[in-house]
Amino acid sequence: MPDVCNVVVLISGSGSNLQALIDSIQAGANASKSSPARIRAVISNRADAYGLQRAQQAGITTQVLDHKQFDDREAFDAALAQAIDAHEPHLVILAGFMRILSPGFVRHYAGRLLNIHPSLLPKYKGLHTHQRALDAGDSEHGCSVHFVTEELDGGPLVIQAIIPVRPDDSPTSLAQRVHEQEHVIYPLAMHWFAEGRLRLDDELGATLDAQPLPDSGYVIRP
Ligand code: NHR
Ligand code: GAR
Repeated sequence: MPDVCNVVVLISGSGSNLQALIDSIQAGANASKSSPARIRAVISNRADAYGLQRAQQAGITTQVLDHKQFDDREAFDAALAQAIDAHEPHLVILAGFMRILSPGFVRHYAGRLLNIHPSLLPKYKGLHTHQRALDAGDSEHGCSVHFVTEELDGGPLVIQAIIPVRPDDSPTSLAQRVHEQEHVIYPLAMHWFAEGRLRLDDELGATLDAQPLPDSGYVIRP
């Protein structure tokens, strides 16, 4: 990894994970150990995404690409890739980005595309994860950062945070505690990648400091 890691973040909504990434870079800049990560642009498929305001507040370039303005998924993804590549990213981060990406797009960013998902993957791919964990009576729930591959929510895991489910939890209360952990593990994964410590190896899968990570990724239990 060169001494600077250009990052492009894709969002669709509130952007609290984006904020956590911004804050963690800022915190590093004020401390002795600064991160090579630089967020060069934030791109949203929705013009009303609050995360766009967060980016502007932080002085980061923003762009809106409305998927509804394109004939099909392929056309949207082609325009999206062009917009992203203008920033010469080493890393592309999906932070609450809600459009499924086509195989060609995912291949183009192989090994430099990360997603955060609000469940302990491989459990509960897709949507409504907190409700599904409660319905199943799970005693534990959490969130996962993974490399994106063509298999939806199925790419190699990087890190998971596991939290206990409380007897009186609602989907909202559970989501809130999972969110707090997302804001811990996503910055960590970004910094690992930016420092050149985290890689996706063709044979070994996700590696940290050249050692294969377990299938679950690195696990924290706060
Ligand atoms: N694309 C690929 N190829 N692989 C993944 O693992 C991806 C991806 C794109 C987004 C995030 C994902 C999640 O973490 C993500 C992972 C959106 C949907 C979805 O059904 C599913 C999973 C994820 C994101 N989207 C609808 C669609 O038709 C639209 C829903 C909406 O607009 O609200 O794209 O959960
Ligand atoms: C997060 O909980 C993230 O895990 C989830 O959307 C939320 C975005 O919050 N992602 C998905 O469900 C992907 N399909 P944010 O906009 O405040 O970061």
